[in-house]
Amino acid sequence: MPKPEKPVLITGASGNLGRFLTKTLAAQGWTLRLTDMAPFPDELPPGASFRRVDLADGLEVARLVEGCGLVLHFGGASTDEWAFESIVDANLRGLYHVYEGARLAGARVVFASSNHAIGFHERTEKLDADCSLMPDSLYGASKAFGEVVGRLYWMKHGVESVFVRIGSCFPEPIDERMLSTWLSYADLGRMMVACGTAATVGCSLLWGVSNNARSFWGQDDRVAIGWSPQDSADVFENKVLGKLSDSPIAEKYQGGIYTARG
Ligand code: 15L
Repeated sequence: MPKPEKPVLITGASGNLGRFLTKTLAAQGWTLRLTDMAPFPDELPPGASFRRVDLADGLEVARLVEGCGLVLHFGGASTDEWAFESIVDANLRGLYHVYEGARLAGARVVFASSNHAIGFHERTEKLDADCSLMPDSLYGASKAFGEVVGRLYWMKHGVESVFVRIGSCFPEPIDERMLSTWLSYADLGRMMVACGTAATVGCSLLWGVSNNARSFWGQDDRVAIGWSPQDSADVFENKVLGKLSDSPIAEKYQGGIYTARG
């Protein structure tokens, strides 16, 4: 298995996706630096270290990125339920600090963006990666900000990025919408390996979605990066068909015209 030569920083390491990636990538021999505001809840795997850092602290973030060749940026506010001020600190300030750190270290960034950056596109034809940013929430707007800043750092400073517009990354689909939006953990893990080991990625975009027949999303940069999903939500159809999301404002979107959920 190919692996990055330099250490890899994972922000948001204590979250569900961060914990999964830590386990998976450490098992492949990656040298990991982990960080989160919350303590790391698992035993540290061999080759990994953890530091509790607030992404709003630019100096600390720069120290973390120093010497790394890759940042898997999964840290920050992860839903629209976060207060605006926390979104600003984690997703605007924090994002800027990660890119500044990457610029200084010469590191590549994989940014965990979200389908909510484009959630107010209508469900008509499948959306391609170059569709306009159309956030459905302040959280989605903060992810759009991240993609725009990432592009700036590519054009101005040559910092490579992959923006991953993650659909719904859960152990399995839990409602009908996820038959469209689900990304399996295993596909996410394989995606990070591809993003971390591709010779070049430039400034690319991937839809973070498994091979679902009902996916809302189409063309992206997967061929150039060398990733394609191997799992599919289709096998869960009987389990979740007709099951509505329990999101409090989901009714607005549920059978409706937008790809968003609340
Ligand atoms: C996201 O961006 C969130 O981080 C996640 O909690 C889910 O809500 C997901 O989108 C989704 O749209 O299902």
